[in-house]
Amino acid sequence: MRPTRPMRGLSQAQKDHFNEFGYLVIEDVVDEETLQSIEREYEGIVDKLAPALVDEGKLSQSYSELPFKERYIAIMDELDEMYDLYQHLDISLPLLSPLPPTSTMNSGPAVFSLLRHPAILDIAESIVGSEIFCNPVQHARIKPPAKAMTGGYSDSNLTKTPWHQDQGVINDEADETTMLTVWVAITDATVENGCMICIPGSHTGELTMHCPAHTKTNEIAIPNSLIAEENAVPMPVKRGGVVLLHQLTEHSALENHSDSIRWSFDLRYHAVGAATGRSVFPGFIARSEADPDSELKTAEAWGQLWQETKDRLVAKPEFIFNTRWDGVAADQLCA
Ligand SMILES: O=C(O)CCC(=O)C(=O)O
Ligand SMILES: [Fe+2]
Repeated sequence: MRPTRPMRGLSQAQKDHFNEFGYLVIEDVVDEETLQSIEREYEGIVDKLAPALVDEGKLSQSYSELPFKERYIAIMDELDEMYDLYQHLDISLPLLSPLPPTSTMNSGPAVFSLLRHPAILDIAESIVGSEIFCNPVQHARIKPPAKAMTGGYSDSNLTKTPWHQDQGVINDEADETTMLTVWVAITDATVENGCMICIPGSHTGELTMHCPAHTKTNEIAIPNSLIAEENAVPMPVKRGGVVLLHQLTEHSALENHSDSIRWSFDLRYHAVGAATGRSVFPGFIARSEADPDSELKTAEAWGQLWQETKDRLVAKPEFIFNTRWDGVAADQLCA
């Protein structure tokens, strides 16, 4: 009997599920070593940042005796401005224009290894083909318990995520792009701590109307009245597992009602050459069978791309990141 090759990418049954329902939950994708190197990278960032925040008078102590999760919650709880910590942990520059010169992000080697993780790229290859571009619409979301979120934050990087389709929050230049969202669980994601939920099959419809960011939802979002919430299914997944989403699947994330953090990364992939939908930010070729030399291979090179982007955006006249939904501003549904 021929030895069986370990499975690469999605099985036919998994592809069928994804095509039929617009989502797929897969356990055990990212190995423990990668997960732990990400945790160490984040511990290192907070180790450096906390004393600096103390020096600036923004924090009474650096909480260095606490393990990472407890330390993160304690710092978030005390900071007047949660972005003073969070912006150092995200893996994208903020969507602000003009971009403040102090803007920062994490472009470290552990996260870069996640973006190029072979098991993730094998999955992406099953959907977008062998020439894979890593889209710059990506976030780290480390969500504290909702009860610790004083101060009226309504930002999906830190608290619950409103209903949307990923295609609805990027620019329409990418409407022809086949884009796969890969959502990676660093902690277990549960109904209690705010896992994602979706409307199965919603990807077979059109782009649903979204309200612009400056209306009630505070982020580009589908009004609740347009969502068939009775059909929603939760997508819990364990640490190291991933959730795949089609770009038209309606989804949101629950509030974190647990006592600890809910930590995920959301990454996006499409074919090399396709429009990203956020062209002011830099993506890169993550895998190319046709031209392996074109792949971006180091975190330094990735950080450099973001640094150049930052320099350019700091100097750029003010602009709006996404104008797709501005026409519906006056609509009753968004009031
Ligand atoms: O993690 C979340 O709360 C939302 C993530 C999301 O919307 C996405 O990955 O597309
Ligand atoms: Fe999303």
